Amino acid sequence: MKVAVVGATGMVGEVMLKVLSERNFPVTELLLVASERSVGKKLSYKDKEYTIIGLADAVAAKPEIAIFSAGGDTSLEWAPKFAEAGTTVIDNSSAWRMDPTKKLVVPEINASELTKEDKIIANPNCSTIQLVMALAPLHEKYKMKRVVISTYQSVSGTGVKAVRQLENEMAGVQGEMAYPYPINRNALPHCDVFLENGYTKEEMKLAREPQKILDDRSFSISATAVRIPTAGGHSESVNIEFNNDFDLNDVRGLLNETSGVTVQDNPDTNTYPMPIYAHDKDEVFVGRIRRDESQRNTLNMWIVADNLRKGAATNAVQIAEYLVENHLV
Ligand code: A2P
Ligand code: 11C
Repeated sequence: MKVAVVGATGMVGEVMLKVLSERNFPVTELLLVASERSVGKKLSYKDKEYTIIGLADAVAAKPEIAIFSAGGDTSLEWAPKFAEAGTTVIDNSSAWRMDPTKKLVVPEINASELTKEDKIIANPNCSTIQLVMALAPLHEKYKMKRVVISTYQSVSGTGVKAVRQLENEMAGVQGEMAYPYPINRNALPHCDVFLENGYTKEEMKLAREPQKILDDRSFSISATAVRIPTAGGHSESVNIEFNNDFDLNDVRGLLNETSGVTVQDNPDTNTYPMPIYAHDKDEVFVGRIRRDESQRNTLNMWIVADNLRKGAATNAVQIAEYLVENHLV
């Protein structure tokens, strides 16, 4: 496969290259693409050096697959140009996710929707991916009615500038601010921009994207997204009301059997998911599984995943693997 990585110099781009290499994705030719600022610079992949090229040159090279993580504006402008040239684009930005003509894919759940005609495929938001990975098997069996979620999101979700802000604050150094307030020793109930309805864009992604991925609008989701001073790994406290009752051991069993999900749940040994354990892993970790004693048919749980891996790069590479394995590119 001739593969382009658009946004190769970025935080997700770096992990994208690591994941492509680790999973031995069948790359025959690699195009590393970034903004004009980076053209001509060098990056290495599997011990070989590559020169960064610009978007126009990458389109002209007609790669079979282009994995984008260069922001929504770049995707809006350039993904259609790649698609017109015959390239299948897997886009990690929010640009195309809710476009009814584009598929929003978590491979373990809905890759079977993909066809050769899908030239721009959307990768969901990081906090959505880990949520829906744990909800999907439970929804299938017990049917969700309503989900209430609060997130605890790491600064790596915002990008390099935010990681630097946290590092500077921890070191007591003055520097550029990615957030309107200090993040060290703080919690900001503010991820992405505020919308007219008083929610943030991140909260509305959590409310809408799972319905599209599960192809079901019969349940609703209410979200509060919070930024905390962790370097990597998003955590989520999730309360799910089902239409049907459940058995807690069956819930644990179902989650354990789900490919890509690992249950870490034993109060006797203080076993529960945490960002430091999820770091650099591809699985979604679920724990603190317990009945909500205030309401019937309702479950509480805690979900953690590496937002740059399963939340971004790994999910995108898994989509690419599915396309190759099923001869869709
Ligand atoms: P560059 O490094 O040249 O700015 P992050 O989300 O970590 O900030 O990374 C964003 C990625 O998207 C980087 O690789 C960045 O390249 C790339 N990028 C940003 N704007 C553009 C653009 N207009 N065209 C191409 N790549 C872009
Ligand atoms: C965050 N979820 O942690 C965001 C990062 O829509 O792809 C990814 C934003 C997106 O802030």
